[in-house]
Order: sequence, then structure tokens, then C-alpha cells
Amino acid sequence: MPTVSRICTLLMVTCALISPVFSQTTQASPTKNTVTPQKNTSAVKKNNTPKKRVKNTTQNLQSNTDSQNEIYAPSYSERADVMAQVPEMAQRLHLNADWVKSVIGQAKQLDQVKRFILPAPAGVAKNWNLYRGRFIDPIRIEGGVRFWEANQADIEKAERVYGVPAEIIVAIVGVESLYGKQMGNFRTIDALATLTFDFPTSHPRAPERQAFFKQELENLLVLSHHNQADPLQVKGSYAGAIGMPQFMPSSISKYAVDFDGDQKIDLQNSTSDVIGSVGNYFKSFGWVKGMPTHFPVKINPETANMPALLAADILPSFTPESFQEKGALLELNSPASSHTGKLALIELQNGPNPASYVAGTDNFYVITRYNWSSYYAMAVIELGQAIVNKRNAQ
Ligand SMILES: [Ca+2]
Repeated sequence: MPTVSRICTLLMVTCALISPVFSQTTQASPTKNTVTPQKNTSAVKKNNTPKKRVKNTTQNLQSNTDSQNEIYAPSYSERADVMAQVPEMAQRLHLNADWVKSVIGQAKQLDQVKRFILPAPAGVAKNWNLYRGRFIDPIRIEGGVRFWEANQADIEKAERVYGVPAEIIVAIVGVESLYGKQMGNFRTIDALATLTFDFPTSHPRAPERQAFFKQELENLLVLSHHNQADPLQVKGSYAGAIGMPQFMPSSISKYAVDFDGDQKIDLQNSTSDVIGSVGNYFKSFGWVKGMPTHFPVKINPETANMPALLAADILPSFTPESFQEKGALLELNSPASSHTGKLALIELQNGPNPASYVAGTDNFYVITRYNWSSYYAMAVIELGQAIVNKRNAQ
């Protein structure tokens, strides 16, 4: 597992030649012990609500117009309050103040970014079946089969090195960017500067989120400086995620790897680096080789001890015995009955219809470290299985 300094050393060699190719990992999330069980607190698409996904899709559709909008967007060089913050920021990050001033000054405030970052309106019912349908579709399944075939050696290597199943790695790339076809068209510096200096105050967690994006902006600056790369050239999602796996700047520093050995990390163009980086991300968050992500569970919400079962949310907290004592029943004589780890009752709401439930393991929880949503994790798992089934059927 490469250290940050080694990554930077690798990047420093070549990034000046290739301009910013780093992609952003998902947000570095706290360790398991410090994570509150609320889903969706992170940067990129970290939501359980299908509604938000609609917004993200809208973002993708609208991103073609971003370049036109950028032309008319105000530059931060015109904002005295922002530019006044540069000396302190540069000093704290040990960066050249003139360079930081130049970069921040050329960043633009984008109204679209401020709109997209707002959560879905209250009262929108979560609906797993709708959410699922957006990702488990023929195009994404067939794309996964092709991506797997085209990158088989790297995928098998990642399985060996990190212990993460091929289908999980492939499905992550499929869900995040449709295998590189939808990586976002916002300039990352514009997105992160907007979310740092003009985060919408109407957001329910505005101070927390603004502080997060400020850290990511600073990570982008530091990473670019170390890599001798131009931060103005990096493009990605409205929330600052970059490349096929949609890594945030802090995550590239921590988890991205040079998997093809060309001495640079390129998460926008090197599928090998992408595959290795996704594997390393999961390994770093505690992926257990060979452990299933979840088991089927039978539960009657009318009679089971639902408050107890749902209190810990997605954090695996129950032994199989205590799980079943509370009314969440596992299949007899199945892998679930011999599972030695803890379980969580994962509730997936279906709008007005009865919710779906599965018993999530520690590996299910690890997937939610990529995107803090049980709906996201389940979509990744099911897409991966659908890709496996399609491959086996050929
Ligand atoms: Ca590489």
C-alpha cells in the first residue's frame, strides 16, 4: 500500500507532462469506530434517496452546458473577501501565495454547483426499486461485461492483491462513471471553490459540508503542487469527484495507486490504475476476503424488535444469534448460519410498499465507505451479480 509521500513522488516524476490526471477518490471517511450510522454524509452522491440520483443524472445531462456557463460565471479574482483568505491558506499549506492566488483567482463561482449540492426536498419517499432500476440496467450490465473482458488481467491481479471480488470493482466503476463514459464536466477547481466560498446557507448541514469542501479544495491545491500539475485542467463532478472511480482529492492522496507501473497515477485514462485504486480503497477500509456482503433475511416488521434491529443502522452490531432472537431470521443450513462476524439489518424502503431487508455484513459496511448509502451499496452488489450472471450466460 503506497504511502502518500510515495504517491506524490510517483506523480512528481510525470504529472507535469500529463497534466492533472488524478481522479478523486471518494471521500476519506472516518474509521468505523467513529462513524455515526447515519448514511449519506459525504461528498459525492452520498445519499440514500433516489431523488438525489435523479439530480445527479440531471447533472450529467446538463454538464454539456457547463462550459458555456463557465464563460459568464464570475471569477473569484473579483471577490475581495475570498482573495483576502489566500495568504493564510497558502501559509498553512506551505504553498506559494502567488500561485494559490492565481489558481483561486481563476476559479469561477458556478450557480449550478450550488443547486446540485442541495439535498432532495423533504418528504420524498425513498424507493429502492426505483433506485435499483437506475443502475441495474442492460447498458450498465453489458458495459460491465465488456469492461471486465477488456481488463481481465488487471481485475484478477486486484482480486489477488486486495482480496476484493472482481464484480465489486467492476460494478463500482459502472455505477460511478458508466465505465468512464460519465466522469463529469465541471472544472474541479470551480466546483470546490464554489462549495468552499459560496456554499448555500439553506443546506441543513451547511457549516459541516462547507468545511469538508474547503479541505478538499486544499487537498487539490497540495496535490497539484506536489505533482507539478495544473489544477485548472482537472474536470469531474459538481462535487469535486474525478475520474472513472470518482475519487475526491483527499482520497487520491490516501488510496490511489499506480497499478500499471508507469510511474504515474491516472484515474481518468488508466483502467489499470482505476481497478487497483478501487481495490486498495476497499482493502484500506477493512474488506475481508471471502466474506459475503449480505445474506437473505426473513422478517415480520409487525412482530420483530424493529427499534433494536434498526438502532445501529448499517453498522454490523449483532451476532447471528442475537439477530435472530430479535426476529430477523436467517436461512438454515446456509452460509449465513456459519457466519462468524456481526450483522446489520439493512432496510431498503420502497415508497408506499413494504420495505426490503437484507442482513449486511462487515463487507457491506465497507462498500458504504465509498458512498455512505445502503441503497448505493446494494446497487453496486446487485449490478456486480448481474454482470457475473451475464458473463456466465455467454
Ligand atoms: Ca499508472
